[in-house]
Amino acid sequence: MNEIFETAKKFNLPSEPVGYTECKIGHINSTYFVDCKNGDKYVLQNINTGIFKDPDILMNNIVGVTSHIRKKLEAEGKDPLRGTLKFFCSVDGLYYYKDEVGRCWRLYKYVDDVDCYQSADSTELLERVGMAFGHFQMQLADYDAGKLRETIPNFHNTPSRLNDLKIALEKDAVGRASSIKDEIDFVFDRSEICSYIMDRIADGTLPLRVTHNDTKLNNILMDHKTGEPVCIIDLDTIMPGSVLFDFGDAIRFGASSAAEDETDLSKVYMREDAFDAFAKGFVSGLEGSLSEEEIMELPMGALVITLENGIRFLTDYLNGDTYFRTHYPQHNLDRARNQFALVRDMEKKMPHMREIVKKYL
Ligand code: GN1
Ligand code: MG
Repeated sequence: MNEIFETAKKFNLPSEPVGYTECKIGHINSTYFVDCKNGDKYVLQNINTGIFKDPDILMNNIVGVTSHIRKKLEAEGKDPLRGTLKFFCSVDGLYYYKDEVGRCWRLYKYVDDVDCYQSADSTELLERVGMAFGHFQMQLADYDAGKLRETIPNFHNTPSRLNDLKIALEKDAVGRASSIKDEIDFVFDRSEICSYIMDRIADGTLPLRVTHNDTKLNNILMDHKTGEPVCIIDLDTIMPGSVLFDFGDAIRFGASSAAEDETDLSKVYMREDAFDAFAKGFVSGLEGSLSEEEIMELPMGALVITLENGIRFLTDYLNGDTYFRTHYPQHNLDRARNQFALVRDMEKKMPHMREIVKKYL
């Protein structure tokens, strides 16, 4: 019997699994869509425990947060099975199942009639996405952050990411360092910028909130018919953080003119119309809870998080591609170059980005 079916059965499903497809999106976990005899659909995920080392901490965070959101949806008369993910317990009574070879799996109900976008041409759509990510933070504003444990320590600590790059460079595990001198110079010329957000968290300018921390456009499901945001997914990195993390990561992906691994860098730039639309939606989704400083720092959030992602891709390239899923040998290097092209463009556009967010004070 197929291992996907066997594993799905460990979650006490009401009906027999009869088919599945693999989802190719996402750089970390392996994801399968499982069809059951009675027509029900589920998402089965193999958790990457090389990255999320403690599945108990991970699933406690996620189940806590989704239960909190579910209660709010019920109170608002909304469908709790569409507005947030519903996880199932395994035969072990846990929200994950550990198989004979030690791999950890989890299962949640598939959300029907939705699309997941890899890019967005429409500014209306980006405004709605911005609003949904802002609203998500509002839904969690009264969640006790003390209940959340760090799933990946220092996830958006950019100086620590820079330090990881230095270590990888010294090790040069697979002999790639000599071929990436320009990229390394690019990063070290910007080492001061790396501490921009952390410094402002430390001095109290930027408060800690409960943030998603991985706000890629493809981490939100949109209603197939209406195009309205339905559900925010990929909840593995929910941790206390700055609003700049979520804003920044959403811009680096959703406001880019090209895919994250586009190699023709003349096609890679930050779309100012997309930046404006997302910022408008995001600030309004946060319902007046952002301070003036936070709003005015949003553009730097985009720049720092884009630089940070480039640093992470470059570090992984030096380490021999052990973290992000890659599809060819230079993939991480191409992604890093792409992110650095975006950073360059954002540096040029920074005064205009500040003008834009000022409108939403
Ligand atoms: C990973 O799994 P996915 O593709 O949603 C990564 C993010 C990166 C992103 C880059 C846990 O997200 O931090 O920004 O790739 N997630 C983790 O595309 O490291
Ligand atoms: Mg994802």
